[in-house]
Amino acid sequence: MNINARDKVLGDGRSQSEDVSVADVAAALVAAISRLTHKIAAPTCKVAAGGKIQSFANHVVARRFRLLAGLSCECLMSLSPAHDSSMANAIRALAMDAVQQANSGHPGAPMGMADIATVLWTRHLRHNPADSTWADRDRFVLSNGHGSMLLYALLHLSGYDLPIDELKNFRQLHSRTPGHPEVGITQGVETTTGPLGQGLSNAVGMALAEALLAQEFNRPGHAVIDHCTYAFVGDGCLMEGISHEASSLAGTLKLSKLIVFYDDNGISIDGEVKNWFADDTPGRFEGYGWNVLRHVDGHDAAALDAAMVQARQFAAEGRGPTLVCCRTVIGKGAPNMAGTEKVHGSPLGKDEIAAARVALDWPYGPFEIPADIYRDWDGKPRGQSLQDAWQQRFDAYAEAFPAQAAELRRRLAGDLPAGFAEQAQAFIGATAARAETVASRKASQLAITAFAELLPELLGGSADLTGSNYTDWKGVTPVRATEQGLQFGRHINYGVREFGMAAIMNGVALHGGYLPFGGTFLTFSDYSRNALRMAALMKQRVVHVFTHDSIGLGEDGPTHQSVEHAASLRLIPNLHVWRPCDTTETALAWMAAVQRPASVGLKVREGGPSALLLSRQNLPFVERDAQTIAAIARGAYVLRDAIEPRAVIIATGSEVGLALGAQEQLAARGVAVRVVSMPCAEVFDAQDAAWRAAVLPKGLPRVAVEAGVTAGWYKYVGLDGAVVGLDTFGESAPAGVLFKHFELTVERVAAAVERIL
Ligand SMILES: Cc1ncc(C[n+]2csc(CCOP(=O)(O)OP(=O)(O)O)c2C)c(N)n1
Repeated sequence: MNINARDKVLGDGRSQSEDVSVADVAAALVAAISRLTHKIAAPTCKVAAGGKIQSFANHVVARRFRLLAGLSCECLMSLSPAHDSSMANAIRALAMDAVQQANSGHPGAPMGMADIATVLWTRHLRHNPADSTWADRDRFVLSNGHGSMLLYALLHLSGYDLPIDELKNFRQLHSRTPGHPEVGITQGVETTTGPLGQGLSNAVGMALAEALLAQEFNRPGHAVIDHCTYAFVGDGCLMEGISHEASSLAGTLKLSKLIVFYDDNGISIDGEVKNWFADDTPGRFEGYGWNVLRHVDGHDAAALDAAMVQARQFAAEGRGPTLVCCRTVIGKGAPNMAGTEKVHGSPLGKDEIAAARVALDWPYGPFEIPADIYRDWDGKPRGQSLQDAWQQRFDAYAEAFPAQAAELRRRLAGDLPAGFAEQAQAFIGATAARAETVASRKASQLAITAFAELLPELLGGSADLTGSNYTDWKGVTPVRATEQGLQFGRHINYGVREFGMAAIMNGVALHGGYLPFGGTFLTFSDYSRNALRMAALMKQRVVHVFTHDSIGLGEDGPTHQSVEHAASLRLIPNLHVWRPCDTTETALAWMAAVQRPASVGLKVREGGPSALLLSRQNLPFVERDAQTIAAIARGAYVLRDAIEPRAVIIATGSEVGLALGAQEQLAARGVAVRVVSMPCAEVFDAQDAAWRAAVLPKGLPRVAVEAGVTAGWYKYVGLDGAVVGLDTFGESAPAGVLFKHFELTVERVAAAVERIL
């Protein structure tokens, strides 16, 4: 029993050593709760003390009391072990049945983690199944996303809008129960998981966003942002390198409200992990600065509850993130297959399911859940009461700090501030008027500097290349862990962790309240790639600043010179890849990236990430009239036309200068050509047919030029066109030397045009 809590509950000065009966505690609880709240809801709960079970009081109210008083009362309340296990068995049964029905899926992890999930979701997780978008809800991430039936069972049982028919339709076309959880499809799914390790990293991003938002918006006596992020991880997540990147940063930044449960079942697809994963996982996380709760029996509700109380205590005390190491049996309940890889990823089969029903004492048919189990799982009354209490706090906050409350609402909705579009346009106009010749990475910093003032939600960072990526701005402060807690800042030193950075940024975006961007060299986008893909799939507004975008970076040589990266990023659906040619295009690219819609809750439909590919070297400023400046936002536009052009040269980024040079050279030889700048092919492809035909008229031969692989460009130039590019790796030498060496020259572009005429 938590004596402090009891003392406070009793409030009568009795010392902790005094013997207090359960009835005393109950009476004091109810009295205290009554003083604090007049709304007392109905359901009863059982209170355990000294092995005796008594039924009294009201668990909704007790939890509300805990919430209001800031105390941990779980210790006072414990459902009976038999009851806990039937609630967990409901998860096991649904997982077995759904996987069997789909003839596909992963029953092992849901059955093994059912007890952990039951204790967490019914006693600790602060969520409201009736409102999956409640801003201050705890976040829950199933990083071992193959165990999706665990999450679907939890959502269904606790009362989210996920009817049993959806579970019967597990893994079927257009069901709300896809193979792996997908944000935007199923209410209550906070992130799309399946690529192992990334869910954990998303959770780190969510915890980071929570901590920053709390720093930014909470005021003394008004903790309107105050929630935990919980994640489930398996061996697979922890084997993945990204788990190191994200967990190391989480420990360094002391993200205390991050609580992770490790499903230590010793099994992965190939069998017993001890043969390929023999790390000292607890020691590893202690090394990161985490609190580690070792040897927790993942099937003992009381032990789990105690661990969760302890983890939340660490969170409340700001002692850093916590890893709860739970020993579990994969597929627990399947009498012949549990504990083996056989239950990991295939249906148990009719006979084993029948045997499991007997072993679990679960005499119900497939997808049948008895009413009392449904009733006990129902999280709506408790959730509503938690949300109501928060709403009252928020209303008080809004009264005391109306401007901050309005700003917080805007930020959480992902809306841009009123007037942003006009202010951004004014910046673009001023940029054009300044006519500066700088590197596009520098132009990007100019845009960041301007936009950071307009958008307090911009949260920058870099994977240890801040001074090269130019992702900081004058006056920005870094996020730091201090003795007093997280020091607020808008620049994150992600360290040399490109993949971790990208997945953490996804978590920040998913949490809401910030618009994250981060930088590295374009070549290292390969490291971050799957998280970019996930951002695109999840339609999250995240901006990647990829500098040093070609052989133009020079002496660092082929290891650092991107050749295939622009083309390869363009293959990712829903990722906007911008490769601007000067300050004006860079400012426009930034504006377009920021204006992609934010995805909030189930409104994850239109937005998406952007990648800005930026040069190390200076790029000449290009004059344009206002109409041409506006056309940049169309993705491709006529930059310089000619009277009756005989061909079109399409170029991006640093090669636009070559295209303009070739146009001049050809004009001198009597050959009129049009130059099209195509900073973003995806945006151009989405324009109406009239625009596309006006920019690239049918019948005009085309040449494309880009300092990278040529393959993707045939889509625009056709097989009769020509592409001037680079289909080999680069070399180590000064940039100017390399452009000549690889014949990325005005002469070659002009010659290519003449060849196709
Ligand atoms: C990045 C990545 N690699 C591979 C897989 C395929 N995969 C799915 S589950 C799994 C094994 C995971 O083992 P564990 O986390 O122990 O899960 P359990 O067996 O306990 O369900 C693998 C390799 C994946 N989903 N993601």
